[in-house]
Amino acid sequence: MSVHKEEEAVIPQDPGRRKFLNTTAIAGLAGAGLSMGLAACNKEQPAGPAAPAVKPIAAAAGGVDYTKYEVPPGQLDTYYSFSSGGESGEVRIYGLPSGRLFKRIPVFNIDCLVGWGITNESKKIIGTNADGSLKYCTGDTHHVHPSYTDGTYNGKHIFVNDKIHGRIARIRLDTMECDKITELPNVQGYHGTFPDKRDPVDEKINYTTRVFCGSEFHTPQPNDGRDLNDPKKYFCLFTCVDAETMEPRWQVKVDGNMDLVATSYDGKLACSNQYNTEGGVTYEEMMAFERDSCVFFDIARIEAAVKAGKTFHIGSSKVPVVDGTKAANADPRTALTCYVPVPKNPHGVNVTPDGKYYACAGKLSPTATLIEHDLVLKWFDGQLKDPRDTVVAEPEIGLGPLHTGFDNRGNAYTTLFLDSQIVKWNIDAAIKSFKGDKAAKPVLDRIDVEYQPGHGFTSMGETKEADGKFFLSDNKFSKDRFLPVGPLHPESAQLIDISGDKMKLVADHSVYSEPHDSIIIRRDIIRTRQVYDINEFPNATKDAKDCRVERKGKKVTIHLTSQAPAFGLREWTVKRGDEVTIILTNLDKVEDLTHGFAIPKHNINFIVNPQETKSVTFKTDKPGVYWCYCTSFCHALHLEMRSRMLVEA
Ligand code: RUQ
Ligand code: CUA
Ligand code: CA
Repeated sequence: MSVHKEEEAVIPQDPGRRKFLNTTAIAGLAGAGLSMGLAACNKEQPAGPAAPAVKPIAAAAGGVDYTKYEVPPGQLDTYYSFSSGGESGEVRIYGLPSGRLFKRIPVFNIDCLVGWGITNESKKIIGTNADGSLKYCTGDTHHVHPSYTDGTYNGKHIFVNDKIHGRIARIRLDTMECDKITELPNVQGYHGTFPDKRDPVDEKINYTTRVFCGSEFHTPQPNDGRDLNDPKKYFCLFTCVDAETMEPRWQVKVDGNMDLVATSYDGKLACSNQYNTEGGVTYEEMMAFERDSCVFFDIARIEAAVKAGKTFHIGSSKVPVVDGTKAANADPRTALTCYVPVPKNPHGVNVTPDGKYYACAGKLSPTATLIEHDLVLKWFDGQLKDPRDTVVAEPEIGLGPLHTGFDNRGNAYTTLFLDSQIVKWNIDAAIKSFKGDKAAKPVLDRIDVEYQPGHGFTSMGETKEADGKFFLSDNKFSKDRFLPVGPLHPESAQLIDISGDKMKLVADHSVYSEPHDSIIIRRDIIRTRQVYDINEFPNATKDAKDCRVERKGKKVTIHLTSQAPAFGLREWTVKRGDEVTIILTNLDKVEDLTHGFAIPKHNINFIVNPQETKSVTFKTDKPGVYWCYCTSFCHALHLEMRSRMLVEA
């Protein structure tokens, strides 16, 4: 359990702290930007000796009964939280409210626990060069979003981006393993990603068929050495990927750099907040305009244009591209895109669970911009002249707003990076106040978080089943919250009870660097398998008696089984210079009975779960005896579970 009992739970405005953070943050806004906000947190909590700060138990101070949120031994959590792993390239699964880490799902990274990037099957998914080596072994995951049926999660898949190499991955939720990775053509800095919440074209289909991917970095197109230093010719592409085949369906050429992506509940629109509508290539140039935009995509129109062949191609890519630039879409009645102006350099766009509004966080502006879905449709219908007329509120909520989650009572919760706070604001009040109602006060509550929150999300908040129970703040800095572990700090995630009028901080847990987006899913939605089906693996060895060594020239295949506490072959002999493939089937059927397989000096290490088959291929260039051993403690005779590989000179 990681509930911290030492922090004030409900922190009324601490004027000193707020003032301090604000001063530096404002300096940051005017000058160098967000990094100044960090100075605030550093100064306030000076780097000190290794001893953690111990603060008084908070029960008295905040009146929070922390035990209410504890998950006692033997009890299960009520939610899963799927969290991206940032530059680790992986995805993690936590339980909430406990904050227990259950699993790390390797995706774009190499993981020697499961053998991801080591087994032939995983290499095929990640992608290899002609010589069988991995094409890429790095990744940067930011946004994890599950597949939908009619506005809520269907428990089938989750999708996640790789910002470094412009790839999208799909993870099966029954086994919690990545099953597909696709590289998007002509894309750099693929960041925002969101599945459609229902199929917008076929009325009978009400599940995710498309995943939308924004790209941040504009480049020459194609990026093959031409127009290197002619930024006017650079542009970004918005990509639609088929959720089933995972192949890109179409792309849209856009002005500006796309950041986050959101989709409407009726399947008609996707959108992306944009910074750098200036098209600059330096930091200063990217902040020149007073306004950037949130660009909306009319899915049906784009697909009609693709069908009608109003497309072009870039380089050798076969993916059709339509022109979504402002200049080409001036007439709303035929436009594929609508650029809604929002204050400069926004971040994060999220849709309210009733499907009515998009909230675009200001980042450099202390505001959130609320755009009404129906009004965007009206603009596309030619009923509104100015895209800005789709904006129905722009409340001032605090400094450095980044991401917004929603409850089921019409309230929004936005992370304030510079203020190190979560602000709760009411949507109706914001709309009233925008219309001039002086009595309407959008901001309802604030709570401090430690420190510098990035993403924040509510339980089921990205679905129409938002339940208004919890908000999780994924903070970028954790100074003094955990036992010090050297210069690389853990990040902190803080759980906030949002069920009442006042937000209450109820638990902290550490998160390995660096979580970006996460989502909180009710546990009943996830149905996992505990054992594989051996018949799914065409290369399985279904009986230990069938273990054998097959040689074809210099290629040797070892068909092997594992069954506690022995491998199906006690030894096998190969020659120096052979290319050896070991296909290992775990015959054990008992839940949780995993075996591992490692070969010294050959860089081989992977596991096979019950009834699973995996394979590895390697060269034997070192004559000698190698003990292949089980790495996963499986049996009282686990240590004895080994076989000899004899490599002849
Ligand atoms: S981003 S901290 Cu990569 Cu989702 Cu906003
Ligand atoms: Cu099999 Cu340890
Ligand atoms: Ca800008």
